[in-house]
Amino acid sequence: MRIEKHILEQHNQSLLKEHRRRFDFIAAGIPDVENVVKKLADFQVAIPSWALGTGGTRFGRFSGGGEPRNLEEKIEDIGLLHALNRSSGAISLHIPWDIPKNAAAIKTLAAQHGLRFDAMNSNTFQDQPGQVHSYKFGSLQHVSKATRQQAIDHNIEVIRHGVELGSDSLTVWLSDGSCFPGQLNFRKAFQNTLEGLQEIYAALPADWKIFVEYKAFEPNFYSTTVGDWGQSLLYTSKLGPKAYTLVDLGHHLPNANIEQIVALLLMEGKLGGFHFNDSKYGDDDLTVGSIKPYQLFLIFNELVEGMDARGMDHTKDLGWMIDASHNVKDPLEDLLQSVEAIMLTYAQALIVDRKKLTEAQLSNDTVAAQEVLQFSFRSDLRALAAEARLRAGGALDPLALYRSEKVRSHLIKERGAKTVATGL
Ligand SMILES: [Mn+2]
Repeated sequence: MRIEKHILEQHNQSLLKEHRRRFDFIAAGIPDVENVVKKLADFQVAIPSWALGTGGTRFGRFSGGGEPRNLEEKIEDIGLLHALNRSSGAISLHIPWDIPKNAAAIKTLAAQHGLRFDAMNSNTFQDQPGQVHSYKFGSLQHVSKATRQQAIDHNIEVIRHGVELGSDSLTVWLSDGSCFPGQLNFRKAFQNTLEGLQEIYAALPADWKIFVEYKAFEPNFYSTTVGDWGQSLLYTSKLGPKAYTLVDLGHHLPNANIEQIVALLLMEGKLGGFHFNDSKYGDDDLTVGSIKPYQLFLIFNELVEGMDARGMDHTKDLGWMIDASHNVKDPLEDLLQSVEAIMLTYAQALIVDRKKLTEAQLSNDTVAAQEVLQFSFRSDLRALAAEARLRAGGALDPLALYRSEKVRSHLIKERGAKTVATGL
C-alpha cells in the first residue's frame, strides 16, 4: 500500500498552522536550530526485515493480520514507513529468513521506495530444514570442526548476498554459550569462535565491516561466548580494523551503564553500530524510549559527543538499526513510535550545551552538569522532528496519518488476516 501524495499534503496542510506555532516557539530558544533540523532530516534508522510481523515469545504468538508474506511486501512496508517519516530509509536483511530470489529486482524495488540495504544479519542460532549439523550446542564455538565450518560457510554466503544488494556490513550475533557449569571449556570456546570469525573476516570485501554483537544471556543461561562489550572488543581487536563491536540496548545485565560503554568504544574507534529497543528486565525488545527515555538520552549524549570528538559523520559512520519485537502492537505503529523516539532523543542530544557541560565538569560542579543535561532532556523537541519530516516530504504526524488512512485494514484486505511474516 502507498499513501497518495495529495493525501499526505492534505494531512500536513490541516496541521500546518498549529505546527508553525509550536515550531517557532521552540526554535526561538535554540541557537543554530537550522543545523539541528538538517541533522534530523539526514538521520536514517534501518528497519530489520524481521520487525514487520508480529513477534512472540516462547509461550505464544498472536498474529495481527496483514503481515508481509515475502521480502517484496516487507520492502513495501518499510517504504510506507519511510514515506511517512522520511527517517526509515534503510532495510537490514536476515538470512536465511529473507534470501532474495532475484537480487537485482529486489534492489530495484528497494530503490523505488528510497531504501538502501544496511547490515546483513546471519543466523546460526537456529537449525534450518535440511541442515547437516545442528547448532544445539553452538555454532562457531562448537566442539566439532564440521559444525564450525558450516557456520563459517553460512556467514560467507550472507556476505555474498549482501554484495549483490549493495550492503557493506555483516552483523554476527551468536547465541553460542552454555546452560550449565562444566558444559564448556571457556578458553576453547573462545578460541574456536575467534578462528571462525577470522575466516569470515578474511572473506569480507575491502570496503566492508563486520559487527560483533554481544549479549549477556539467553538463549544460554550460564555463559555466553560473546557475553559483553569486553569480550566483543577482544574479538574485534584481534580481528583487525574492519571489525567493530555492536551495542544492542537490550543485551546487558540490569542497570549496566551503557552510555559509558558507548563512550569508551567510540574512544577506541571500535563502536560499529547500534541496535535500538527498550526493556524493563532483560532483552524485552520493547518500543524504543517506552521505559527508560532518560537512559536513551544519556546514551545519545555520549554518541553525539564521541562522534563529534572523532569528526565522524552521524549519518553513516555508525550503523543504526531498530531491533525490537512487537507482541501486542501493530508492528508498523510500533516502528513509527520507535523512530520518533530516536529522532527526539537525538535532537535532545544535539542541543546539549557542550561548553557549559565542560565548564561544569572542569569545576566539579555536579549540580550544574545535571542541570545542563536535564535542560535538554526536558525540552519538548517534537516540533523540530516534525519540521525535519515536513521539509523532507514526510508527514507532520505519521501515526495519525497511518491511522486515518486505515493502513492495517487495507493490508489485511490485501494480504489476509492469517499471514505470517517469514522468520516468525
Ligand atoms: Mn540486536
